[in-house]
Amino acid sequence: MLSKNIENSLNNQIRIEAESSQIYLSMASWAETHGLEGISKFMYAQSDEERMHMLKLMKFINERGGHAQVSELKAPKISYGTFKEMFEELYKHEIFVSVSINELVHIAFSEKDYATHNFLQWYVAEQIEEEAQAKIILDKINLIGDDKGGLYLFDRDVQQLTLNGSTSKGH
Ligand code: OFO
Repeated sequence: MLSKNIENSLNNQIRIEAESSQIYLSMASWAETHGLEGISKFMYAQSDEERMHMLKLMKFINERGGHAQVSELKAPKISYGTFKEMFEELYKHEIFVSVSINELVHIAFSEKDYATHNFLQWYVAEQIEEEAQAKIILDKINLIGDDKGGLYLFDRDVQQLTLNGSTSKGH
């Protein structure tokens, strides 16, 4: 059985994962309307993945006698300036999510809820992966600079990340 405090904290994480999914969906649409097909596919896949993170939390809460709640979400931005700014935002957002997951791990540990603590380890590993991926993408963007040909290749590269399954691991 989950304590009320842990149930509320997990429900808060459900909202964060749902908002992440909406943010990446909005980024996907922005990229799609700017001819960045590969980046757009990557963002659509990323959005699906965040929804899966949300669902995994919902199942866990309900299986442990709590009530997973679907709440109102903050609307994401509609436009993102340049694709570089967009990926900088993605990176910052992932760091924000990691901080939130760490906080949850801390709460579970201090309440000696080792089942929740164990469950959260999957998210800890996932955040390491997502932060690393965002960092690699940003490093590539910095290499390209203003080179249009570079952007074309980069767009294809990012699509490749999606096709290779790094954003659709199907956990
Ligand atoms: Fe849910 O992993 Fe990104 O935010």
